[in-house]
Amino acid sequence: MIEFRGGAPTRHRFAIIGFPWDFGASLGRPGARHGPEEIRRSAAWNLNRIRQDRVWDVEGGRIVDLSAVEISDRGDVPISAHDTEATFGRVQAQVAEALAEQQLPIVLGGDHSISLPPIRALAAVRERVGIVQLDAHLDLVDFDPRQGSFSQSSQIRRALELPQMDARRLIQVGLRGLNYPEMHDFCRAQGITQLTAAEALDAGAEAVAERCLTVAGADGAAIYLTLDIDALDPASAPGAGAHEHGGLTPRFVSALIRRLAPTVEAFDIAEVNPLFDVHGMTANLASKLIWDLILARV
Ligand SMILES: [Mn+2]
Repeated sequence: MIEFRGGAPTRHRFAIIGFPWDFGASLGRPGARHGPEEIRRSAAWNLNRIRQDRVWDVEGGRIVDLSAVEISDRGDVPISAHDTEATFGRVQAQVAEALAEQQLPIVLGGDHSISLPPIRALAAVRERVGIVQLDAHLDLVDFDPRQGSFSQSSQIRRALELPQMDARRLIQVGLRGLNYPEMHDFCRAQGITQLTAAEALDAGAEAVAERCLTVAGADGAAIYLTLDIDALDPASAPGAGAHEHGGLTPRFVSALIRRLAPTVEAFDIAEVNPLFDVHGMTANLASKLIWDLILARV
């Protein structure tokens, strides 16, 4: 649907992988399973602005030649609702295949638990990984009797356990709201870098991007970028699994993604929830940010 082929050299290859999974939305709102469909619909609209393989990237201030770009939509990964590990395994295999074909995986969630298999896939082929997490929340729960260990609140905690990962290469941007006091101590002890939404907005996208590249990319690590749409303020992203006010702006996240895009090796966007969206504006925002990522790499 958003497929576009121009006969591309490797650097400009992208794989869209839908992961319509919201069984990890144990405390947030279910409905993110409809995210991939709506994000694709919104992203495809922009294809009509392409003329003879060229498009005007208005914010980037240039005409981009897309003849060297290949976007391959691998469709949605089949879900086995009763079997998290089997489903996650399929996603990991899809992402591994994309990486092997030198495509940048763009995984469309799904609740935020969807990040774990693509992070595993990247870790499997790289000696070290680092994570840039744009999120209102920490997602560092080890175990919760209601949520278990693989929910939308635990995927980053599970990722920290990978031998290729080190908590000192995790940077979380956009944090806010209230959280468990023991989490405060855990984050400090682990050496996780954290920027609240207010700190990030005050510092500006350029400075935050530098920080992300330094922290997540330390020791030559491959950078995984995950965007929980609730990193953005609910005024801009009402179709989200949970709302925390005082969030990042579309302009800030767009600038940050454009700055990080050339360096990241895999990307996901999670928690877009069409059941709570307003006139598709959150899916539209997600598709805009995906185009930002693509255009900034070309
Ligand atoms: Mn999250």
